[in-house]
Amino acid sequence: MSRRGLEAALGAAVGPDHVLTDPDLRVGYELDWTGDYRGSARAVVRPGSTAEVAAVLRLCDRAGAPVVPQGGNTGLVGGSVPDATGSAVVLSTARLRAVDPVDRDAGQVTLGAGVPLAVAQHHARAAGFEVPVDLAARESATIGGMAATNAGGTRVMRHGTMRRQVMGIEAVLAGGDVWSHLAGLEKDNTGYDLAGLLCGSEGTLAVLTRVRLRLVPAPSHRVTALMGFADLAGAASALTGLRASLPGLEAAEYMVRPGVDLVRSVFGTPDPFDRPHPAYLVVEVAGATDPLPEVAAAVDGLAGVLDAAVAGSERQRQALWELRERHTDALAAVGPPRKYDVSIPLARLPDFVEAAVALFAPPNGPVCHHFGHLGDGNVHLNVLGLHGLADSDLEAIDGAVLGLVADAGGSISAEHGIGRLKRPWLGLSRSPAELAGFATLKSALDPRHTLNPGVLLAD
Ligand code: FAD
Ligand code: 2HG
Ligand code: ZN
Repeated sequence: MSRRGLEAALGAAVGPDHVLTDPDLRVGYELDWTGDYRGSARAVVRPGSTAEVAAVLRLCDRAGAPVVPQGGNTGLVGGSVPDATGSAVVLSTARLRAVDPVDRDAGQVTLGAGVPLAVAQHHARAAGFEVPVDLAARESATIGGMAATNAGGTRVMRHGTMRRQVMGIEAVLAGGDVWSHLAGLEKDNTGYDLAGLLCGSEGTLAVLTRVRLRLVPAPSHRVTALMGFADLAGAASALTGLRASLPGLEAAEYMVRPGVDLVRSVFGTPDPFDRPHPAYLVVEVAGATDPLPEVAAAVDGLAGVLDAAVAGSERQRQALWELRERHTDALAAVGPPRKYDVSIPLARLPDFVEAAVALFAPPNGPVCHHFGHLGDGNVHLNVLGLHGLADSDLEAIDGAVLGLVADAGGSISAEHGIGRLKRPWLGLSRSPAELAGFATLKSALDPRHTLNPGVLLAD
């Protein structure tokens, strides 16, 4: 089918207003959040229903046009934007925003794939529930994108990643077939777990159109504490103690002084204590009764704590979280940084971080910032000062960092996914037999390799 022919057919399927070919209208869909990945699309299509998604995929598959599914475009590994060839259609889920009533009996809700996390959170809270996954990009990141990347965030140590919350899916395969399995039954052993398969598939196997999510009862109290430590190892061993004494622990995030200084300098955020500390731990406990006394007692008796602040009010809580959550924006403001989102067995994490930071050489060389979800062994390394290096130099640096991860028994992608950024390194975390299994699945579900070519798997 000719270029014009495909665009006309897409217009007939979704309405001409929802097929964007004007470069000015496309541009926001062609650049990723990091600014590192800029592509070109032949068109951006915005279907408004599962049936329209099926029609779009069928047309593109027949025309041999690659399709890049895109939700909130907050992904950090270059998976949500097209390549530079101008051959791909971006399929935006922006109009898949249906929100079903919360099913109070099941504690579940079915949401359109394009519903932003913040909208899902408000909807769940209004019914007395909470979405178990939370992350700083909540205003834009969509439920479909979060499922497709198996997003993690700050509450994984308590509730698990997205895969654990997804109770059912509706999804469209490249050829236009629809999988719809949304009953959300707690017990349902009727064969393969297709929903689980699509979580983390990064738009390479199907387009999610609806997701049924498990919710948890909204806790009536949340208490957040910030502690200062002499080093990361001190924060890590304090966390072991806190896990034992605080069963309601939901989050345990770490930061170090250079990152806190950066956030303060970019956003003017106040220093939390009178004196600086090399490492910080933010913890949060949620419950049906006020956990403030038990948090205060647990923090009081903890070895290695140099300073502590327990936030009683919502305003104080937000101020503590801001220090942690604004790291990504602060780094982008002075960057762009090269990102390594990795997980390491907890016992080896402080040594790994020391070795990774030592690969770079401040004051004049690149600077390696780090922070992350300590409770999950998830470190976010962000290296400033590499932008503009030749691809071969970047590849050597990526190899050195990710080689350390593999040596420490870690994963080269903890939560952001593989996308285009990590694709050459997937073999460090997956065996040849597993990769052959990936290729078999891909060919079975998407025989013409229409969906997100170049992402996750070799093209
Ligand atoms: P997009 O960026 O649009 O797409 C991401 C991938 O999913 C792409 O491969 C795309 O093709 C695919 N995709 C999107 N929608 C669909 C669909 N409906 N069907 C099939 N495939 C689809 N991530 C974390 O895990 N934890 C964090 O704590 C976290 N914090 C962040 C903080 C900031 C400030 C930012 C900018 C990002 C953060 N992220 C985090 C990364 C990002 O928000 C997540 O990866 C999120 O899940 C992406 O959702 P999205 O809707 O923006 O997806
Ligand atoms: C976070 O935990 C996000 O804040 C983003 O996963 C991490 O910017 C990053 O590297
Ligand atoms: Zn993270």
